[in-house]
Amino acid sequence: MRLIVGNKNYSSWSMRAWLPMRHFGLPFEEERVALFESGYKERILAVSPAGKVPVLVDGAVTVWDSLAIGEYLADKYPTLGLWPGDPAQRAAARSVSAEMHAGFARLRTHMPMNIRGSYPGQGHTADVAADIARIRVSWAQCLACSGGPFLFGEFSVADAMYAPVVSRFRTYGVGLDGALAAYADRLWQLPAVQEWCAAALAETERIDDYEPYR
Ligand SMILES: N[C@@H](CCC(=O)N[C@@H](CS)C(=O)NCC(=O)O)C(=O)O
Repeated sequence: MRLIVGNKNYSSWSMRAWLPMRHFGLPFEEERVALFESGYKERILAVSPAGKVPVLVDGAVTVWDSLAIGEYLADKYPTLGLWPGDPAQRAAARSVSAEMHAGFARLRTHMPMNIRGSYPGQGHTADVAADIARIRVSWAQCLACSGGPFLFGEFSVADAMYAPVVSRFRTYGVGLDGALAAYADRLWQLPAVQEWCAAALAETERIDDYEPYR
């Protein structure tokens, strides 16, 4: 398998696809495309008509969306537990993942992922606070229901969907308490997350559109 990703510092959707692949030890080659640099769009369009990253290429199969990649991998490796085994938990995991995938636009706009950045206090609009409040409730319910340590017990695609949110909370100084703080720390310390972050810290490109507070 070949996974095409964007800049690790900024590309939250790439991170969401990459994390399960690395966490579950799947065999893949990675190709990084520095977004918005000369020729970047052509490089992506050469593999995906959607022109966005991440893109997974597996032989004749191309999957060009982070959540669809998670689903594809779950189909391809059904015994690994990319989704929870219990049908009710799996339905809930898919729901919170789809909620992230389709929503929280205000959070994503005002607190773009920027692993290297540190802008505590920036981006805390009333709309963003509403998104954060919803995420707090969602995480609390998932953790209470599953008993942790991750949203649905063991690490799943759902946690991958929220790892960039943990990054945003760190960059923009969003405070968490108790079980939510412990969950966010646990997710952040996961070896796959740390590996992604180390690569992000080593990058040097700057994308001005993702740096509204610089
Ligand atoms: N819904 C897509 C979103 C993909 C997306 O927006 N990717 C961004 C990077 S995080 C991108 O490719 N941006 C470059 C561009 O739009 O030209 C997914 O979940 O994979």
